[in-house]
This record gives sequence, C-alpha cells and structure tokens, in this order.
Amino acid sequence: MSRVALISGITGQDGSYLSELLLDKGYTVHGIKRRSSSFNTDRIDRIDVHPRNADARLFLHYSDLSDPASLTNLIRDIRPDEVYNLGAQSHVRVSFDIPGYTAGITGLGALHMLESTRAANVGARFYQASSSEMFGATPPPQREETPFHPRSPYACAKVYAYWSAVNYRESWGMYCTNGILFNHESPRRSENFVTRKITRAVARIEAGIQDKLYLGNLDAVRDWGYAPEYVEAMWLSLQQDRPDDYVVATGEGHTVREFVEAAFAHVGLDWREYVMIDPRYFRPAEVDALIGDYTKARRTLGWAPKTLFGDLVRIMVDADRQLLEDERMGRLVRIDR
Ligand code: NAP
Ligand code: F7E
Repeated sequence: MSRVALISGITGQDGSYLSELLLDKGYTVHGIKRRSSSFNTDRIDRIDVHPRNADARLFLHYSDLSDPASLTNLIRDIRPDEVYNLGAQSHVRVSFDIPGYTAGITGLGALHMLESTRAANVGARFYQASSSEMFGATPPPQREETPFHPRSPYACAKVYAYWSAVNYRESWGMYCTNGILFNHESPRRSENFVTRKITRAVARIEAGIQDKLYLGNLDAVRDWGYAPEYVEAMWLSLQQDRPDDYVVATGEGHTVREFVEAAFAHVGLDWREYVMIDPRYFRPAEVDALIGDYTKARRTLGWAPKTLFGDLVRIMVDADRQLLEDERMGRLVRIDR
C-alpha cells in the first residue's frame, strides 16, 4: 500500500515541489485547493493526472483553512499518514493590510488543521510550515533556541501556529514537527516576493518591455535557499523516530541590494540605471537580518543546502528569460521546466 499524504497549500511554491517529491517516493498525494474565480493550479498542472485515470495518485479537494468542518471531513475520508500544513497568507507586507485575515488563515488555520488531524484519530504525522520571520528582531545567527520577536501580523500568526503544534505534541502526544524555514525561492516563487520581482524585471528590462524596477528596503539581509531542496527537509523531518523542530537555512546572509546587483550583472546590466526606491514598499516594521544556523538539521536529518546564492540568482533569472521567450514564441508557458 502506498503511503498517503495530505498537503494544505499544494497550489503554492512549496506545495508543488513537495507533491512532486512525494509522488516520486511512491506516495498517494491529496491536496487542498481553495475556491478561486480563476484557475489557481498552474504550479501543479504539469503533474495533475485526471482522477478518472487509473494511474492517478494526486487528488485535489476543495476546502479552506477557514472551514474546520470541511478539514475534519477531508482528513477522516483520506486517512493520511502524513499531513503537511503549508497553507497560509504568506506575504509579510500584505499582512499589515489584512492582519485579521492573516491571523485567521496563517494562525488559526493551523490550529484547525491540528484539531482536525487529532479528531480523525488516524495517527497521522503533522508538519507545520514555521518561518524564520518568527525570530524577527532577534539578531542572527538564529537557531532552534533563539527567542522569537515577531515583527509583523504574519510573524505573530506563525508564532501562534508554531506553539499550537508544540502544544498538540505535548498535550495529545501527536507527532507534530515544526520546520523553521528561512527564505527559499525558485522560478515558481510568486511574483510579488522580492527575489522573483527582481528576476522577472531583469528579464523584462533585458527584453526591452520594462524600463524601471521599483523596490523598497535594499539593506535587509536574508538567507535565501532553493525551494526544491527545502521540501526534502520537510519530508525528512517527518521520517524521524521522534517529532522535533528544525531550522532549515543556508547559513549565508545577503542584502537585497546584493541580489539586485547579481541578477542584473548576470545579463550584463548595471542595476543602478534601472532600480528606483518607492517608499510604498517599506514595511511598518522591518526584519533587518535573518541568517540561519542549520546545524541540528544537518546532524539529525542529514540535510544540507546544495544551491547557494549565486546559483540561485542565475537559476531564477534564466527561468524568467526562458518564460518570456516561450511567451514570445507562443509556446505553452510553464512557470519553470
Ligand atoms: P505560497 O506560495 O504563498 O503558497 C501558499 C499556499 O497557501 C497556496 O497554495 C495558497 O493557495 C494556500 N492558501 C492561502 N490561503 C488559503 C486558505 N484560506 N485555505 C487553504 N489554502 C490557502 O507559500 P510558499 O512559499 O509555498 O510557502 C509555504 C508555507 O511555508 C507557507 O505557510 C509559508 O508561510 C511558509 N514559509 C515559506 C517560506 C518561504 O520562504 N517560501 C519560508 C518559511 C515559511 P492559492 O494558490 O489559492 O493562493
Ligand atoms: O521580502 C525587502 C523586504 O517579501 C524580503 C515569505 O516567504 O520569507 C518571505 O518573507 C525582503 C524584505 O520576503 C521589496 O522589505 C525590498 O526585507 O521577498 P520578501 P520576506 O518578507 O522575507 C519568510 C521566511 C516567510 O515566511 C514569508 O512567508 O525584501 N524588499 N523591496 C521587498 N520585498 C518585497 N516583497 N517587494 C519589494 O519591492
């Protein structure tokens, strides 16, 4: 019998890579998609086989992190071995505009997933997508014992979700694990996170269809890794004898300015001719520096990053150039390949 996984957030960046990884490992994968007025499954369309096909091992279900009854019914029906809670309103800047919604989905939504998993009573292991944003104002290097000091409604919601997962582990004996992941990026990153915003603009400026790139704080330091490698850490963290919490990071910090410089340099352009500062992109409270210490993940999970800053920038810029070329040639457009 193949193992069964349920993924909330399957239509997002990480959900798409995780479902590919689990299908490769022989899992049957169920994913939660939410109702949207337009298609929202671009990232998984390449692997989605219609359920009427006898080979189908990926199944999508309408549900929502704001609807606990539907989550409970779903988990009872599916009887998963592993539950990955990746669903969230995940944009930090946007969370200042919609704090209540962010708390409801990113924070309380995790509790709904935990409680539904407990109620189903099928012994499922639970992964909570926790975030380096929880460390916020606490200076680097950040590791599992580093105190949290969240700086946004998003980060506050993630702290609530983190402690809820710990609480279900301690009070109900559930196998609940937090992956405290630092920023991880890819060609599938949404266009309004800074890395993808930059690499997409570089490709468009090179192609002559965009003049300027407007950004906010260039001094922020982030520890950027490659998303396909980070979903392996998620899976590994659920294969251990005991549940625990893990920092997943590269251990390298770079400023947004360095990312910009490297991305423009990759296509032979000087970023200073194109980048403008727009204060609208500043945040009411900024997280100045996040650099993770992944020693525990390396020792316990045997995990280490392979793709570091320079390669990540090149992968993302080249993928956005290819995407433009595909559009220009009228080819079937994939977010990456
Ligand atoms: P993402 O691309 O923004 O994906 C978020 C997913 O959550 C999407 O599938 C989205 O659906 C879904 N979602 C949003 N609201 C929902 C709702 N009400 N009910 C059900 N699903 C809902 O995020 P990601 O980069 O893949 O990150 C995955 C998880 O890791 C998130 O929890 C994020 O906060 C966390 N995280 C990310 C990073 C990072 O650097 N990427 C680092 C640390 C932690 P739609 O496709 O319909 O919008
Ligand atoms: O910002 C600065 C911005 O939005 C990175 C999410 O996945 O990682 C992500 O959160 C930095 C910040 O990611 C622009 O002020 C400058 O300092 O790409 P970002 P994030 O806020 O770090 C964490 C770990 C998560 O958990 C989140 O879900 O870049 N910045 N100019 C800008 N940021 C954006 N978005 N847009 C700009 O124009």
